[in-house]
Amino acid sequence: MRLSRSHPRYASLRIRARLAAQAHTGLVAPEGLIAHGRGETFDYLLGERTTPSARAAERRAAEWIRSARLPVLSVNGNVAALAANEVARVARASPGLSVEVNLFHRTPARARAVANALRAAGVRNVLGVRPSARIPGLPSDRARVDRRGILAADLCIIPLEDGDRTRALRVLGKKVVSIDLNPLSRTSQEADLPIVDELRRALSNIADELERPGPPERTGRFARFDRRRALADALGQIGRNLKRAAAARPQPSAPPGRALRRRARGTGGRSRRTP
Ligand code: PTJ
Repeated sequence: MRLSRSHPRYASLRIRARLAAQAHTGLVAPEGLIAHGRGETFDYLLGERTTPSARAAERRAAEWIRSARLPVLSVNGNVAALAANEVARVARASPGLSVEVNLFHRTPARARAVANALRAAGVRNVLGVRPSARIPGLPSDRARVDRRGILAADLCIIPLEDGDRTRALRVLGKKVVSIDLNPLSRTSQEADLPIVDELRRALSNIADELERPGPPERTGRFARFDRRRALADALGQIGRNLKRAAAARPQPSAPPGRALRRRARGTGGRSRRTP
């Protein structure tokens, strides 16, 4: 399908087309397309940009990566398809960090495809293709991990994750950083440091922080983070954006001609960004 660059939603449509193509190759699970649609909805509501609160969370996440003795970044099909380059940047900027394939809909072929996408983007050492351990108490394939990676980690960074594994990792005493646009998801609600931002923006911002000179601390101690506040900030932002959008709509009683004229003057009506 040809996409017109002049379409107001060109960037989003391009990403959607890329994911759809990668669902055909098997890199992205069919369920991954649904997950992406959920994410897009929340990004829309959040204003499709990194909020100041999310930026602060990303700064703190970079500090936690520096402080961790063994930080591990978990990668599923959607993450590999959308952000392999950003994962590689984070890995380059933090040499002690491991990258591990972890799939909900696991097949050996998908695990290899994710690892290949990461290697093609420049990630040197990819764990998790042949899992060697299980996270206890978790029935799904997400429990299958590498004993040198997620099982041994003191910090797990888990983009686009599910709530059960987030909880299981915390029960094992690990610190968990999530990246999830839905502040109400069980993952965001369970994580020690929920980043409510789009995956690629979040990983780029974390890489920016890690690329700044700073001591590799590796103390195993993590600076305080107010997770409730971060989630409340995201919900507050969505609330303000919805209120503003509702206020910009024409009054229902306005005759259609007047509403259209107002829209043409740009003083009311539907946002131009609506597809
Ligand atoms: O590749 P697999 O087999 O491991 O499967 C991966 C998916 C994504 C299918 C699996 O993890 C899944 O089903 O995820 P969920 O339960 O749909 O949750 C995905 C969460 O990520 C949702 O809360 C979405 O809002 C959020 N999300 C989706 N796309 C993005 C996102 N958050 C940040 N950036 C995105 N681009």
